[in-house]
Amino acid sequence: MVARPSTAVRSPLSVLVTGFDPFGGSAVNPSWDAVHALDGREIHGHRIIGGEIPTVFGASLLRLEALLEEHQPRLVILTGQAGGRGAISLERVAINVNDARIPDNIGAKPIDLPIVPDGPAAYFTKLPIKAMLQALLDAGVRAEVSQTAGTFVCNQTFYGLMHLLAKPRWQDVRGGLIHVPWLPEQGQPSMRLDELVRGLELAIGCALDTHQDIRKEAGAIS
Ligand code: PCA
Repeated sequence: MVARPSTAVRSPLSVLVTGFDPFGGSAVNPSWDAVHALDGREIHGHRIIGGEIPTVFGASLLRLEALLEEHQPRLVILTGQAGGRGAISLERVAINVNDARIPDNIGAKPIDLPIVPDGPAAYFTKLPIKAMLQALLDAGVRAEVSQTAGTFVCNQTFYGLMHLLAKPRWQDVRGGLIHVPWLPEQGQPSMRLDELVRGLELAIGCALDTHQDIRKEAGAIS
């Protein structure tokens, strides 16, 4: 029998990018709309895997962990909606507390509870947020570094991601959270979907290219 050449194709390196489902009475969540548009694209040789995460305490982390196991990404970028912000917000820090002002999508409203009992008070992002800020501003996209991701489901998922990435099993994987403004139909301030998609694409490309962050003032939003 003649040995046939292997037809196995190495799966491309992947980036997991997630968005959340709508919450708080809104019909849309721009984070998921933007991620849905990016799903399947290739950025700098990496396939974008778009995943939707429920805006539900606890369930959000289970879904994230399942996506990590399934896709074994090199880089994980969580995105979420932050109504009232006027720029793409590159989040610096996740804190170990759930403190909900509104119920999540199954009615849970935890107050002053740790995400991981006895876990560290906070984790810093593993994304090069200053380089990403520079890349966005250079392209004319409104952007800022944010010093708080809040205490709702996005922060919980961000903290849970960083807690996982601190384990030896995931030590080579980088990740973090980006908050995005409303879409124009949701209220002001807002950003158009095409601009959000372009901004996220630039941010992902920069994160893939940059392994040593730069120093730059955090303030400017352009
Ligand atoms: N934003 C919320 C949760 C889901 C989302 O898109 C937050 O900032 O916590």
